[in-house]
Amino acid sequence: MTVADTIVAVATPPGVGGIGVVRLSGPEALAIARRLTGRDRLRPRHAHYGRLLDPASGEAIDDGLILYFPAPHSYTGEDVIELQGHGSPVLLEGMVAAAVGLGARRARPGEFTEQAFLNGRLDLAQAEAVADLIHAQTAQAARLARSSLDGALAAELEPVSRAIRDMRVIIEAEIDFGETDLESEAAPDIARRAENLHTTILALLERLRPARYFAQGLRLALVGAPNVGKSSLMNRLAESEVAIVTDRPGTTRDVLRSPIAIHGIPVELIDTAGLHASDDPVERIGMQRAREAATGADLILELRDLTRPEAVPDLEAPPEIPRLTVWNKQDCVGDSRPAEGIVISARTGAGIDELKQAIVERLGAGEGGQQRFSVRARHLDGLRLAALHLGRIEASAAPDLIAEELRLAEAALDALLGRQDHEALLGEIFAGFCIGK
Ligand SMILES: Nc1nc2c(ncn2[C@@H]2O[C@H](COP(=O)(O)OP(=O)(O)O)[C@@H](O)[C@H]2O)c(=O)[nH]1
Ligand SMILES: [Mg+2]
Repeated sequence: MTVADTIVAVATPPGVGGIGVVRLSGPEALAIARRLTGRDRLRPRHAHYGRLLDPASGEAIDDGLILYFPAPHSYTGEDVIELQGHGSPVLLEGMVAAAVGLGARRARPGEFTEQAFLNGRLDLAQAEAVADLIHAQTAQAARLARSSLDGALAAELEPVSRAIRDMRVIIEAEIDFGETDLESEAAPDIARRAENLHTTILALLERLRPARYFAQGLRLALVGAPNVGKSSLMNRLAESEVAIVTDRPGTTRDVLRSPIAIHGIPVELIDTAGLHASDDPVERIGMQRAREAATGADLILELRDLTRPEAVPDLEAPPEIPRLTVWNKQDCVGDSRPAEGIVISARTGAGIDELKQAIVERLGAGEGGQQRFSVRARHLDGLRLAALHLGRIEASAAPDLIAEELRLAEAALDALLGRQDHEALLGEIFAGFCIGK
Protein backbone atom coordinates (compact mmCIF):
# COMPACT_ATOMS: atom_id res chain seq x y z
CA MET A 1 0.00 0.00 0.00
CA THR A 2 1.27 3.45 -0.85
CA VAL A 3 0.38 6.54 1.09
CA ALA A 4 -1.36 9.01 -1.20
CA ASP A 5 0.06 12.48 -1.63
CA THR A 6 -1.79 15.49 -0.40
CA ILE A 7 -2.24 17.87 -3.32
CA VAL A 8 -2.77 21.62 -3.34
CA ALA A 9 -3.69 24.19 -6.01
CA VAL A 10 -5.43 27.47 -6.55
CA ALA A 11 -8.91 26.49 -7.75
CA THR A 12 -10.04 29.90 -9.01
CA PRO A 13 -8.86 31.31 -12.37
CA PRO A 14 -5.49 33.07 -12.60
CA GLY A 15 -5.62 36.82 -12.06
CA VAL A 16 -7.27 39.19 -9.64
CA GLY A 17 -10.75 38.52 -8.22
CA GLY A 18 -13.10 39.19 -5.34
CA ILE A 19 -12.14 35.95 -3.68
CA GLY A 20 -9.65 33.22 -4.48
CA VAL A 21 -9.85 29.59 -3.42
CA VAL A 22 -7.00 27.27 -2.52
CA ARG A 23 -7.94 23.62 -2.40
CA LEU A 24 -6.17 20.78 -0.62
CA SER A 25 -6.98 17.08 -0.96
CA GLY A 26 -5.41 14.04 0.65
CA PRO A 27 -4.62 12.37 3.96
CA GLU A 28 -2.61 15.33 5.29
CA ALA A 29 -5.10 18.02 4.23
CA LEU A 30 -6.63 18.43 7.69
CA ALA A 31 -3.28 18.47 9.49
CA ILE A 32 -1.95 21.08 7.05
CA ALA A 33 -5.12 23.17 7.44
CA ARG A 34 -4.69 23.11 11.23
CA ARG A 35 -1.22 24.59 10.85
CA LEU A 36 -2.36 27.13 8.27
CA THR A 37 -5.24 28.35 10.42
CA GLY A 38 -3.89 27.83 13.92
CA ARG A 39 -7.11 25.97 14.77
CA ASP A 40 -7.26 22.51 16.25
CA ARG A 41 -10.88 21.91 15.56
CA LEU A 42 -12.46 22.29 12.14
CA ARG A 43 -16.10 21.27 11.97
CA PRO A 44 -17.01 19.27 8.85
CA ARG A 45 -18.86 21.27 6.17
CA HIS A 46 -18.91 24.39 8.31
CA ALA A 47 -17.65 27.81 7.18
CA HIS A 48 -15.07 29.01 9.73
CA TYR A 49 -13.86 32.58 9.48
CA GLY A 50 -10.30 33.26 10.54
CA ARG A 51 -6.73 34.10 9.72
CA LEU A 52 -4.66 32.16 7.21
CA LEU A 53 -1.16 31.96 8.59
CA ASP A 54 2.34 31.52 7.28
CA PRO A 55 3.52 28.71 9.60
CA ALA A 56 7.17 29.72 9.15
CA SER A 57 6.73 33.21 10.60
CA GLY A 58 3.37 32.82 12.33
CA GLU A 59 2.18 35.96 10.55
CA ALA A 60 -1.15 36.21 8.75
CA ILE A 61 -0.97 35.80 4.98
CA ASP A 62 -4.64 36.66 4.63
CA ASP A 63 -7.96 36.13 6.33
CA GLY A 64 -10.97 34.29 4.99
CA LEU A 65 -13.13 31.20 5.18
CA ILE A 66 -11.99 27.67 5.93
CA LEU A 67 -14.10 24.67 4.92
CA TYR A 68 -13.43 21.04 5.74
CA PHE A 69 -15.02 18.16 3.81
CA PRO A 70 -14.01 14.86 5.43
CA ALA A 71 -13.50 11.74 3.30
CA PRO A 72 -15.36 10.12 1.67
CA HIS A 73 -18.03 12.82 1.30
CA SER A 74 -15.96 15.29 -0.68
CA TYR A 75 -15.35 16.07 -4.35
CA THR A 76 -12.27 13.83 -4.50
CA GLY A 77 -13.42 11.24 -1.95
CA GLU A 78 -10.42 12.20 0.21
CA ASP A 79 -10.22 14.78 2.99
CA VAL A 80 -10.63 18.15 1.26
CA ILE A 81 -9.92 21.62 2.64
CA GLU A 82 -10.96 24.82 0.93
CA LEU A 83 -9.34 28.09 1.92
CA GLN A 84 -11.21 31.11 0.59
CA GLY A 85 -9.10 34.24 0.79
CA HIS A 86 -8.91 37.47 -1.16
CA GLY A 87 -8.48 36.99 -4.90
CA SER A 88 -4.89 38.13 -5.07
CA PRO A 89 -2.49 35.93 -7.02
CA VAL A 90 0.30 36.89 -4.59
CA LEU A 91 -1.65 35.88 -1.47
CA LEU A 92 -2.97 32.69 -3.08
CA GLU A 93 0.52 31.66 -4.16
CA GLY A 94 1.66 32.43 -0.60
CA MET A 95 -0.90 29.98 0.76
CA VAL A 96 -0.01 27.30 -1.77
CA ALA A 97 3.68 27.73 -0.93
CA ALA A 98 2.88 27.50 2.79
CA ALA A 99 0.93 24.26 2.19
CA VAL A 100 3.85 22.90 0.15
CA GLY A 101 6.14 23.82 3.05
CA LEU A 102 3.93 21.64 5.26
CA GLY A 103 4.23 18.62 2.97
CA ALA A 104 1.62 19.09 0.25
CA ARG A 105 2.48 18.66 -3.42
CA ARG A 106 1.33 21.01 -6.20
CA ALA A 107 -1.49 19.34 -8.14
CA ARG A 108 -1.26 18.50 -11.83
CA PRO A 109 -4.01 19.79 -14.16
CA GLY A 110 -7.23 17.87 -13.50
CA GLU A 111 -5.74 15.94 -10.59
CA PHE A 112 -8.63 16.67 -8.19
CA THR A 113 -11.08 15.23 -10.71
CA GLU A 114 -8.74 12.34 -11.48
CA GLN A 115 -8.70 11.55 -7.77
CA ALA A 116 -12.51 11.69 -7.73
CA PHE A 117 -12.52 9.19 -10.59
CA LEU A 118 -9.95 6.91 -8.93
CA ASN A 119 -12.01 6.92 -5.74
CA GLY A 120 -15.15 5.98 -7.64
CA ARG A 121 -16.89 9.32 -7.10
CA LEU A 122 -17.30 9.77 -10.87
CA ASP A 123 -17.09 7.48 -13.87
CA LEU A 124 -14.79 8.52 -16.69
CA ALA A 125 -17.54 10.05 -18.81
CA GLN A 126 -18.63 12.11 -15.81
CA ALA A 127 -15.05 13.25 -15.22
CA GLU A 128 -14.88 14.36 -18.85
CA ALA A 129 -18.20 16.13 -18.36
CA VAL A 130 -16.58 18.21 -15.61
CA ALA A 131 -14.07 19.52 -18.14
CA ASP A 132 -16.77 19.99 -20.77
CA LEU A 133 -18.90 21.91 -18.29
CA ILE A 134 -16.05 24.23 -17.32
CA HIS A 135 -15.12 24.83 -20.94
CA ALA A 136 -18.69 25.07 -22.30
CA GLN A 137 -18.94 27.97 -24.71
CA THR A 138 -22.71 28.16 -24.95
CA ALA A 139 -25.57 27.71 -22.47
CA GLN A 140 -26.78 24.70 -24.46
CA ALA A 141 -23.35 23.03 -24.29
CA ALA A 142 -23.27 23.65 -20.52
CA ARG A 143 -26.74 22.12 -20.12
CA LEU A 144 -25.69 18.94 -21.94
CA ALA A 145 -22.42 18.65 -20.02
CA ARG A 146 -24.38 19.07 -16.79
CA SER A 147 -26.56 16.06 -17.73
CA SER A 148 -23.48 14.03 -18.55
CA LEU A 149 -22.16 14.86 -15.12
CA ASP A 150 -25.29 13.26 -13.70
CA GLY A 151 -24.24 9.99 -15.35
CA ALA A 152 -26.53 10.06 -18.40
CA LEU A 153 -24.09 8.18 -20.63
CA ALA A 154 -23.62 5.38 -18.08
CA ALA A 155 -27.39 5.09 -17.72
CA GLU A 156 -27.76 4.84 -21.49
CA LEU A 157 -25.06 2.15 -21.76
CA GLU A 158 -26.09 0.10 -18.75
CA PRO A 159 -28.77 -2.05 -20.48
CA VAL A 160 -26.37 -2.73 -23.37
CA SER A 161 -23.57 -3.78 -21.02
CA ARG A 162 -25.96 -5.96 -19.05
CA ALA A 163 -27.20 -7.71 -22.20
CA ILE A 164 -23.62 -8.47 -23.26
CA ARG A 165 -22.78 -9.80 -19.80
CA ASP A 166 -25.84 -12.09 -19.92
CA MET A 167 -24.73 -13.51 -23.24
CA ARG A 168 -21.21 -14.01 -21.96
CA VAL A 169 -22.48 -15.98 -18.99
CA ILE A 170 -24.37 -18.34 -21.28
CA ILE A 171 -21.58 -18.94 -23.75
CA GLU A 172 -18.85 -19.21 -21.10
CA ALA A 173 -20.95 -21.78 -19.24
CA GLU A 174 -21.28 -23.78 -22.42
CA ILE A 175 -17.51 -23.66 -22.94
CA ASP A 176 -16.86 -24.74 -19.35
CA PHE A 177 -19.41 -27.51 -19.11
CA GLY A 178 -20.27 -28.44 -22.68
CA GLU A 179 -18.75 -30.81 -25.17
CA THR A 180 -16.38 -28.51 -26.97
CA ASP A 181 -16.11 -30.63 -30.08
CA LEU A 182 -19.85 -30.49 -30.64
CA GLU A 183 -21.68 -27.61 -32.22
CA SER A 184 -22.71 -24.86 -29.87
CA GLU A 185 -26.35 -24.98 -28.86
CA ALA A 186 -26.42 -21.43 -27.59
CA ALA A 187 -24.71 -19.86 -30.61
CA PRO A 188 -27.76 -19.29 -32.83
CA ASP A 189 -29.66 -17.56 -30.04
CA ILE A 190 -26.62 -15.50 -29.02
CA ALA A 191 -25.96 -14.52 -32.62
CA ARG A 192 -29.53 -13.24 -32.91
CA ARG A 193 -29.26 -11.25 -29.71
CA ALA A 194 -25.87 -9.85 -30.75
CA GLU A 195 -27.39 -8.76 -34.03
CA ASN A 196 -30.19 -6.92 -32.19
CA LEU A 197 -27.70 -5.26 -29.89
CA HIS A 198 -25.57 -4.28 -32.86
CA THR A 199 -28.61 -2.52 -34.35
CA THR A 200 -29.34 -0.84 -31.01
CA ILE A 201 -25.80 0.52 -30.75
CA LEU A 202 -25.82 1.79 -34.33
CA ALA A 203 -29.07 3.63 -33.60
CA LEU A 204 -27.57 5.05 -30.42
CA LEU A 205 -24.52 6.22 -32.37
CA GLU A 206 -26.72 7.92 -34.92
CA ARG A 207 -28.58 9.67 -32.12
CA LEU A 208 -25.47 10.70 -30.17
CA ARG A 209 -23.22 11.70 -33.06
CA PRO A 210 -24.38 15.33 -33.27
CA ALA A 211 -24.14 15.83 -29.50
CA ARG A 212 -20.38 15.90 -29.67
CA TYR A 213 -20.47 19.23 -31.49
CA PHE A 214 -21.91 20.87 -28.38
CA ALA A 215 -18.93 19.84 -26.26
CA GLN A 216 -16.16 19.98 -28.80
CA GLY A 217 -17.41 22.64 -31.15
CA LEU A 218 -17.70 22.56 -34.87
CA ARG A 219 -15.26 23.77 -37.52
CA LEU A 220 -16.99 25.39 -40.43
CA ALA A 221 -14.85 26.31 -43.46
CA LEU A 222 -16.01 28.85 -46.03
CA VAL A 223 -14.49 28.03 -49.39
CA GLY A 224 -15.17 29.22 -52.90
CA ALA A 225 -13.82 31.07 -55.93
CA PRO A 226 -12.52 34.61 -55.37
CA ASN A 227 -15.06 37.41 -54.87
CA VAL A 228 -18.10 35.20 -54.30
CA GLY A 229 -18.58 36.80 -50.85
CA LYS A 230 -16.88 34.42 -48.40
CA SER A 231 -15.53 37.20 -46.23
CA SER A 232 -18.86 39.05 -46.41
CA LEU A 233 -20.60 35.91 -45.15
CA MET A 234 -18.00 35.52 -42.40
CA ASN A 235 -18.75 39.06 -41.23
CA ARG A 236 -22.49 38.50 -41.49
CA LEU A 237 -22.38 35.30 -39.40
CA ALA A 238 -19.92 36.78 -36.89
CA GLU A 239 -21.99 39.97 -36.74
CA SER A 240 -18.82 42.04 -36.90
CA GLU A 241 -16.24 43.20 -39.40
CA VAL A 242 -13.80 40.37 -38.84
CA ALA A 243 -12.58 40.11 -42.43
CA ILE A 244 -11.65 42.74 -45.00
CA VAL A 245 -14.15 42.89 -47.85
CA THR A 246 -13.36 44.59 -51.16
CA ASP A 247 -14.43 44.12 -54.75
CA ARG A 248 -10.91 43.00 -55.61
CA PRO A 249 -10.36 39.27 -56.02
CA GLY A 250 -7.63 37.93 -53.76
CA THR A 251 -8.37 40.26 -50.81
CA THR A 252 -8.32 37.43 -48.27
CA ARG A 253 -4.93 35.80 -48.30
CA ASP A 254 -4.63 34.15 -44.94
CA VAL A 255 -6.98 31.85 -43.06
CA LEU A 256 -9.17 33.86 -40.65
CA ARG A 257 -10.94 32.28 -37.71
CA SER A 258 -13.82 33.63 -35.68
CA PRO A 259 -15.74 31.98 -32.83
CA ILE A 260 -19.53 32.16 -33.20
CA ALA A 261 -22.52 30.14 -32.00
CA ILE A 262 -25.18 28.61 -34.23
CA HIS A 263 -28.26 27.27 -32.43
CA GLY A 264 -26.21 26.81 -29.27
CA ILE A 265 -23.37 24.98 -31.01
CA PRO A 266 -19.96 26.63 -30.55
CA VAL A 267 -18.62 27.12 -34.06
CA GLU A 268 -15.20 28.10 -35.28
CA LEU A 269 -15.85 29.88 -38.52
CA ILE A 270 -12.95 29.76 -40.98
CA ASP A 271 -12.67 32.22 -43.87
CA THR A 272 -10.21 31.31 -46.60
CA ALA A 273 -8.57 32.66 -49.70
CA GLY A 274 -10.49 32.24 -52.97
CA LEU A 275 -9.56 29.13 -54.91
CA HIS A 276 -8.64 29.69 -58.55
CA ALA A 277 -5.68 29.35 -60.89
CA SER A 278 -3.07 31.91 -59.89
CA ASP A 279 0.65 32.51 -60.34
CA ASP A 280 0.91 34.92 -57.42
CA PRO A 281 3.12 33.13 -54.86
CA VAL A 282 1.37 34.76 -51.87
CA GLU A 283 -2.04 33.80 -53.19
CA ARG A 284 -0.87 30.26 -53.83
CA ILE A 285 0.24 29.86 -50.22
CA GLY A 286 -3.13 31.28 -49.14
CA MET A 287 -4.92 28.73 -51.31
CA GLN A 288 -2.81 25.92 -49.89
CA ARG A 289 -3.89 27.02 -46.41
CA ALA A 290 -7.50 27.21 -47.57
CA ARG A 291 -7.33 23.60 -48.71
CA GLU A 292 -5.79 22.53 -45.41
CA ALA A 293 -8.52 24.35 -43.49
CA ALA A 294 -11.16 22.59 -45.57
CA THR A 295 -9.56 19.22 -44.86
CA GLY A 296 -9.74 19.81 -41.11
CA ALA A 297 -13.33 21.08 -41.13
CA ASP A 298 -16.45 19.30 -39.87
CA LEU A 299 -18.50 20.97 -42.57
CA ILE A 300 -17.53 22.83 -45.73
CA LEU A 301 -19.69 25.69 -46.94
CA GLU A 302 -19.00 25.92 -50.64
CA LEU A 303 -19.94 29.44 -51.60
CA ARG A 304 -21.13 30.22 -55.13
CA ASP A 305 -22.07 33.51 -56.78
CA LEU A 306 -25.50 33.78 -58.44
CA THR A 307 -24.20 36.53 -60.73
CA ARG A 308 -21.34 34.29 -61.91
CA PRO A 309 -22.51 30.68 -61.73
CA GLU A 310 -19.48 29.67 -63.77
CA ALA A 311 -17.10 30.58 -60.89
CA VAL A 312 -16.50 27.19 -59.31
CA PRO A 313 -13.82 26.61 -56.66
CA ASP A 314 -11.00 24.31 -57.49
CA LEU A 315 -11.25 22.17 -54.33
CA GLU A 316 -10.70 18.52 -53.72
CA ALA A 317 -11.61 17.84 -50.10
CA PRO A 318 -12.02 14.43 -48.52
CA PRO A 319 -15.45 13.12 -49.58
CA GLU A 320 -16.36 12.17 -45.99
CA ILE A 321 -16.51 15.82 -44.96
CA PRO A 322 -20.07 17.01 -45.50
CA ARG A 323 -20.58 19.96 -47.82
CA LEU A 324 -23.30 22.50 -48.26
CA THR A 325 -23.65 24.58 -51.41
CA VAL A 326 -24.57 28.19 -50.68
CA TRP A 327 -25.53 30.66 -53.41
CA ASN A 328 -24.73 34.27 -52.52
CA LYS A 329 -25.77 37.68 -53.89
CA GLN A 330 -29.47 36.86 -54.07
CA ASP A 331 -30.13 40.63 -53.98
CA CYS A 332 -28.65 40.93 -57.49
CA VAL A 333 -30.80 38.34 -59.23
CA GLY A 334 -34.29 38.60 -57.76
CA ASP A 335 -36.28 35.40 -57.47
CA SER A 336 -34.49 33.06 -59.88
CA ARG A 337 -33.25 30.05 -57.93
CA PRO A 338 -30.64 27.42 -58.67
CA ALA A 339 -31.69 23.78 -58.60
CA GLU A 340 -29.73 22.99 -55.48
CA GLY A 341 -28.35 24.69 -52.38
CA ILE A 342 -29.27 27.50 -50.02
CA VAL A 343 -29.78 30.99 -51.43
CA ILE A 344 -28.56 33.94 -49.38
CA SER A 345 -27.38 37.50 -49.56
CA ALA A 346 -24.44 38.24 -47.32
CA ARG A 347 -25.11 41.92 -48.06
CA THR A 348 -28.79 42.10 -47.00
CA GLY A 349 -28.86 39.15 -44.59
CA ALA A 350 -31.55 37.36 -46.61
CA GLY A 351 -31.52 33.58 -46.13
CA ILE A 352 -29.06 33.63 -43.21
CA ASP A 353 -31.52 32.03 -40.76
CA GLU A 354 -32.28 29.31 -43.30
CA LEU A 355 -28.54 28.80 -43.77
CA LYS A 356 -28.03 28.31 -40.01
CA GLN A 357 -30.89 25.84 -39.93
CA ALA A 358 -29.44 23.98 -42.92
CA ILE A 359 -26.02 23.81 -41.24
CA VAL A 360 -27.30 22.12 -38.08
CA GLU A 361 -29.55 19.82 -40.09
CA ARG A 362 -26.74 18.81 -42.41
CA LEU A 363 -24.79 17.70 -39.33
CA GLY A 364 -27.78 15.94 -37.83
CA ALA A 365 -27.68 18.39 -34.92
CA GLY A 366 -31.05 19.96 -35.73
CA GLU A 367 -32.58 18.27 -32.73
CA GLY A 368 -30.03 19.99 -30.48
CA GLY A 369 -32.72 20.98 -27.99
CA GLN A 370 -33.58 17.32 -27.55
CA GLN A 371 -30.03 16.09 -26.96
CA ARG A 372 -29.85 14.88 -23.43
CA PHE A 373 -26.14 14.92 -22.77
CA SER A 374 -22.84 15.73 -24.38
CA VAL A 375 -20.54 13.13 -25.86
CA ARG A 376 -16.98 13.15 -27.06
CA ALA A 377 -15.46 11.57 -30.13
CA ARG A 378 -13.85 9.04 -27.76
CA HIS A 379 -17.28 7.82 -26.64
CA LEU A 380 -18.46 7.39 -30.22
CA ASP A 381 -15.28 5.44 -31.05
CA GLY A 382 -15.93 3.13 -28.09
CA LEU A 383 -19.49 2.50 -29.22
CA ARG A 384 -18.32 1.82 -32.77
CA LEU A 385 -15.79 -0.68 -31.47
CA ALA A 386 -18.42 -2.48 -29.40
CA ALA A 387 -20.72 -2.61 -32.44
CA LEU A 388 -17.88 -3.95 -34.58
CA HIS A 389 -17.29 -6.92 -32.25
CA LEU A 390 -20.98 -7.68 -31.88
CA GLY A 391 -21.35 -7.55 -35.66
CA ARG A 392 -18.74 -10.30 -36.04
CA ILE A 393 -20.70 -12.88 -34.08
CA GLU A 394 -22.15 -15.56 -36.31
CA ALA A 395 -24.43 -18.45 -35.50
CA SER A 396 -21.99 -20.94 -36.99
CA ALA A 397 -18.96 -19.63 -35.05
CA ALA A 398 -17.18 -21.66 -32.39
CA PRO A 399 -18.23 -20.80 -28.82
CA ASP A 400 -14.79 -19.56 -27.80
CA LEU A 401 -14.72 -17.14 -30.75
CA ILE A 402 -18.14 -15.85 -29.79
CA ALA A 403 -17.02 -15.48 -26.18
CA GLU A 404 -13.98 -13.50 -27.29
CA GLU A 405 -16.01 -11.07 -29.42
CA LEU A 406 -18.42 -10.56 -26.53
CA ARG A 407 -15.54 -9.94 -24.16
CA LEU A 408 -14.07 -7.34 -26.53
CA ALA A 409 -17.44 -5.64 -26.97
CA GLU A 410 -17.91 -5.40 -23.22
CA ALA A 411 -14.34 -4.17 -22.78
CA ALA A 412 -15.00 -1.38 -25.31
CA LEU A 413 -17.98 -0.19 -23.27
CA ASP A 414 -16.08 -0.53 -19.98
CA ALA A 415 -13.26 1.60 -21.37
CA LEU A 416 -15.83 4.29 -22.15
CA LEU A 417 -16.75 4.63 -18.52
CA GLY A 418 -13.22 3.96 -17.27
CA ARG A 419 -14.06 0.61 -15.71
CA GLN A 420 -10.75 -0.74 -16.88
CA ASP A 421 -7.20 0.28 -16.21
CA HIS A 422 -6.10 2.60 -18.97
CA GLU A 423 -3.31 4.70 -17.64
CA ALA A 424 -2.38 6.27 -20.97
CA LEU A 425 -6.00 7.17 -21.57
CA LEU A 426 -6.33 8.77 -18.14
CA GLY A 427 -3.23 10.87 -18.68
CA GLU A 428 -4.61 12.14 -21.97
CA ILE A 429 -8.03 12.98 -20.58
CA PHE A 430 -6.96 14.74 -17.40
CA ALA A 431 -4.18 16.68 -19.12
CA GLY A 432 -6.95 18.68 -20.80
CA PHE A 433 -8.13 20.07 -17.45
CA CYS A 434 -7.12 23.20 -15.63
CA ILE A 435 -4.97 23.11 -12.54
CA GLY A 436 -7.09 23.12 -9.38
CA LYS A 437 -9.97 21.11 -10.86
N1 LIG B 1 -24.64 42.54 -54.19
C1 LIG B 1 -23.96 41.79 -53.34
N2 LIG B 1 -22.63 41.91 -53.25
C2 LIG B 1 -21.96 41.13 -52.37
C3 LIG B 1 -22.64 40.20 -51.55
N3 LIG B 1 -21.70 39.56 -50.79
C4 LIG B 1 -20.52 40.09 -51.13
N4 LIG B 1 -20.66 41.03 -52.08
C5 LIG B 1 -19.60 41.83 -52.72
O1 LIG B 1 -18.74 40.96 -53.43
C6 LIG B 1 -17.40 41.45 -53.34
C7 LIG B 1 -16.50 40.36 -52.81
O2 LIG B 1 -16.85 40.11 -51.46
P1 LIG B 1 -15.89 39.33 -50.46
O3 LIG B 1 -16.69 39.05 -49.27
O4 LIG B 1 -14.61 40.07 -50.29
O5 LIG B 1 -15.64 38.02 -51.30
P2 LIG B 1 -14.54 36.85 -51.07
O6 LIG B 1 -13.42 37.15 -52.00
O7 LIG B 1 -15.24 35.60 -51.45
O8 LIG B 1 -14.14 36.88 -49.65
C8 LIG B 1 -17.44 42.69 -52.46
O9 LIG B 1 -17.47 43.82 -53.29
C9 LIG B 1 -18.73 42.52 -51.70
O10 LIG B 1 -19.28 43.76 -51.29
C10 LIG B 1 -24.07 40.10 -51.66
O11 LIG B 1 -24.74 39.32 -50.99
N5 LIG B 1 -24.67 40.91 -52.57
MG1 LIG C 1 -12.32 37.07 -48.79
